[in-house]
Amino acid sequence: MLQVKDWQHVFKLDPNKPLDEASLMKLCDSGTDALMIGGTDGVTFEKVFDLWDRVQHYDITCVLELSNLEAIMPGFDGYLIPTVLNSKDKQFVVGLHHEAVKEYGDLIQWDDVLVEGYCVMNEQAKVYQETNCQLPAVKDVVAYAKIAEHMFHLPIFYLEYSGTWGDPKLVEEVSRELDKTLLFYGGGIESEEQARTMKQYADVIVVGNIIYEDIQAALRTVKACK
Ligand code: 1GP
Repeated sequence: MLQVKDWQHVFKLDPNKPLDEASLMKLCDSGTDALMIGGTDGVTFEKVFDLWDRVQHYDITCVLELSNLEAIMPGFDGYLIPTVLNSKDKQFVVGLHHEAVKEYGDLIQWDDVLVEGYCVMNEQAKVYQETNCQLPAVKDVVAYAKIAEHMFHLPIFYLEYSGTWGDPKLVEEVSRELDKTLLFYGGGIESEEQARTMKQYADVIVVGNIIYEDIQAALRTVKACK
């Protein structure tokens, strides 16, 4: 059964970006709680398989965050399924999910699957544009968090600033709304200090881009969560 409640920190690896073996080894040995494999574009079955295969040499939890039907593959320790709460397009809220379950429903190990209620906050991010989002005001974000916790009982609410640094005050406000639902924060974390700032409020911080820009800086973000 996929357990995320003890996670503090995860690295998100983009199958569409090259990562040398030495860097992958450092990430796996860093003390992070898991590797999350996921991205917005260019995510193909071959690229996901290649990364999964390389990670098998290391002792680390590795989960797949699904962004399209093409990249679904068995073998991961768990599967995170985003539902984009501030998307204007039903496709990204429940549509792709419906297609996937129609096709693969009998094969899914439901204990390994967790749904993430995404709230995407960066208008410039690919994920914002691809999933046709609407920028929520603070009160909207708080309402989405309440929906995630009290109406849909989602295990995860993911405040996604992908590519840019978010607003710690908003993360704090959202954290006050959530009790059972875990708060994931991702976006623009490039230093230990930034990781520590968001970790005060978020249960789990997600570190992505900096892996590909400065591996040492990426590794230092783990320290802030331990
Ligand atoms: C992206 O939330 C993650 O989906 C992490 O964001 O790439 O900006 O670190 P960054």
